Amino acid sequence: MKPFPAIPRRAAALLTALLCALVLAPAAARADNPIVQHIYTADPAPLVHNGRVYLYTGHDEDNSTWFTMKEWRVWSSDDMVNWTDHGSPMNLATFSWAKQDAWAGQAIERNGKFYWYVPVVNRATGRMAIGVGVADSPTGPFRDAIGRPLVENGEIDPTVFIDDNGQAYLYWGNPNLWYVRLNADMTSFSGSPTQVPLTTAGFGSRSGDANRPTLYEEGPWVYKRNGLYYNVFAAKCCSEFIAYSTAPSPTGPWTYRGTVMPTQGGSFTNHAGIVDFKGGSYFFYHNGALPGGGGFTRSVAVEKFTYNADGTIPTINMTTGGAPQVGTLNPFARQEAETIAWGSGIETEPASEGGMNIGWIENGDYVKVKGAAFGSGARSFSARVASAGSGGTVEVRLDGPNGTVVGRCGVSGTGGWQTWTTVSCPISGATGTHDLYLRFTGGSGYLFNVNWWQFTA
Ligand code: FUB
Repeated sequence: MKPFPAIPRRAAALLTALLCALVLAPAAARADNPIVQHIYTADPAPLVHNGRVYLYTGHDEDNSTWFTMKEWRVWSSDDMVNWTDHGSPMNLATFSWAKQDAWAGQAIERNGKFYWYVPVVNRATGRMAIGVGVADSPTGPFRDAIGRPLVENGEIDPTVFIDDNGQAYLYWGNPNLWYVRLNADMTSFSGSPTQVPLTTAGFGSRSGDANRPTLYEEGPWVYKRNGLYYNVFAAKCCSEFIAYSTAPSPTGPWTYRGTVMPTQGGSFTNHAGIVDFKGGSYFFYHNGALPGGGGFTRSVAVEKFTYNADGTIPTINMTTGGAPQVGTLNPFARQEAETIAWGSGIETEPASEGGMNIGWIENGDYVKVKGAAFGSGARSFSARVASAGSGGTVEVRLDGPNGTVVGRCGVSGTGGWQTWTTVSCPISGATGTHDLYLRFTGGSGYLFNVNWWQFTA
């Protein structure tokens, strides 16, 4: 079964042309935003765990004309530019009571378990409720932790936070803002949901909507830094911008602090997630940047930023360049083919050998992996491939899809799209650190799938 999402495929052709133009103009900025190019993603929620950043997102269906969302997706990176696709470890079917709307959530780790709070429509009531998935790994698989909604009041967009004293809080809401104290099990709570007073001092002033006098709209993201509590949220509607408030305690009182990200980017919603990672601070958001993109076909992106000395957040603008790479990628370690800085024309799917593979590869498609450190040189390249067709060639290129060819690996048919074999070829001229492009060539139709690749020194 090979779904063929029309817009991303057309988008890929446009992006190929765009990237070629960028590559031919060396002074042009790199394009690493949005983070994912092969599907539409929304509502980013980053989580740092064991030296990697895990990114939990929604998935806007192709050609959506509403927030048509059936599953959540997980991505991870150890350098903020090369992102591994972990597929969809949680979807509407995870929650037997859920009807629709796999909307914005957040995951958190506690005592070795990962809890993912998400809003979905409760089939029994027709109202938005918050469910909680649990897993033993940040990439799942997640199961319904309690078999019913954790909390239900028709409102959305949970964010979760554990204070230094171990007390966990769940906040959520649109049009109101609520919180509840979670118990240490993270799947039950004490007391009743409490409504945060939406005062203009706390959340700014909105004009023109008597029902919503403050800027608070939805998508809260609550965290603590240097003893100060931050609530970063989607403000005003529509289009939204990202604003924030701070407080001396997790329950307020909140003071409005202004804009983080102005209205930009071709999506009438935006949704923020902030983490610190390897000494830097990162702001995740979404926009409509991919071809075919818009309010219901969004894409997640990231910017690096620095807090002002007084703890305030600077204004952050959307860029196509994205965050700088943290370190380099080791091409001599086995790398998943679905670890990608920029993909053109490819799709991903679960691989029979575990993890994901890239597929739906046609002549001229490619993946870019940023900042591969070859050091004093690579001698050979191996790739795990499968093809129910007649195969093709993996062109190993440096610094652009039409850059220097340092090797070519032939791929023959293997008799199935999940019938895997390893092909190898000599490499010459790959020294130092380069952006690595695996460009796929061959005849018509789908050529082959790739599960992983690795160079030898
Ligand atoms: O993705 C569906 C909804 O759009 C989210 O729950 C909101 O935060 C907005 O981004």
